Amino acid sequence: MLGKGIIGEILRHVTSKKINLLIVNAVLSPRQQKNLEDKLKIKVIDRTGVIIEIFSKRAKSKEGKLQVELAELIYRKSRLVRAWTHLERQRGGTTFIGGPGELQIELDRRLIQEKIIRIKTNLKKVRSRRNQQRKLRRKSNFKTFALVGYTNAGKSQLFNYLTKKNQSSRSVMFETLDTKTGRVYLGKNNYIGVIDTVGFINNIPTQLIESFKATLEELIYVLINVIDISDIDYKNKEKVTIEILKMANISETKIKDMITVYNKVDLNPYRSYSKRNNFISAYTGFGIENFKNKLMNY
Ligand SMILES: Nc1nc2c(ncn2[C@@H]2O[C@H](COP(=O)(O)OP(=O)(O)OP(=O)(O)O)[C@@H](O)[C@H]2O)c(=O)[nH]1
Ligand SMILES: [Mg+2]
Repeated sequence: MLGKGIIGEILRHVTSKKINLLIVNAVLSPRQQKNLEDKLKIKVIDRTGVIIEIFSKRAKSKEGKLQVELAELIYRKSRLVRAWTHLERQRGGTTFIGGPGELQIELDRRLIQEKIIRIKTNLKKVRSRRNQQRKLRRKSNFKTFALVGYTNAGKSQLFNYLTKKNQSSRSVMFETLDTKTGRVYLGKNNYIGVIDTVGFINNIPTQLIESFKATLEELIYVLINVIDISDIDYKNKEKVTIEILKMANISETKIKDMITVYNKVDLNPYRSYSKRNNFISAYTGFGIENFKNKLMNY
């Protein structure tokens, strides 16, 4: 992936500035990661590693923690060999097959595999409980919408504005990991339900999609794609969201029927936006009454 010249250049920086960690903004295979570590003699982390790290910092609920732990274990399982060869080299060991090294790897791999199975069983329980809740919700007879979109688009802020709830909304990546449900009063005795969900990101690690199944199953409702229109890269992010929904097995028709809202219009004060075209601000409330009316008639 990286040419000799580039690696030489990185190595020069690493040596002259005494750098001890390289973060690569790409997904590295375990082999690529190992080769880089061998060449540079420092720790290397890839994009997947960083994202999982952020997720584990944000996870608060038991379910969130389980999901992140699962992603982490799946990630680590594929990289066990590397961890061991490092150890081997430090001890000046040789590479004979069946030595203590092999045994250690086998052991670690088995422990990890057992843990993965345990977590998956726990998550299955979560999923069936969620299923029950969804059934109850369906009985309650009001339409529910799920907010989806790129991380930091303003889903939680919009959720709070609509439901008057207090879901944490901060300008950091992946603030929300757990879904939350709320009720919105639309006037004239009409209610709808909304769900706040985990945000997406470009090149999302497949382990995360796999691990967040319980969360992504909430996407059976009508989807509302929240887009940060003040972001110059918003078109790309809109595409990424659609890609990830496809990866999460959301049907084409559902994606086609998705409602799109353009949020944060207050950050572009010199442009005029039409409320009719789902331009909103979850911060000032601009366009939200119009939007609610649309949902009522959906
Ligand atoms: N100016 C302005 N800021 C907003 C608006 N909506 C959200 N924000 C801010 O944008 C940041 C991200 O908002 P969140 O609601 O946490 O975004 P999110 O989509 O839930 O992000 P994740 O949970 O990471 O997926 C926060 O600092 C919000 O206060 C808006 O309409 N205008
Ligand atoms: Mg959020």
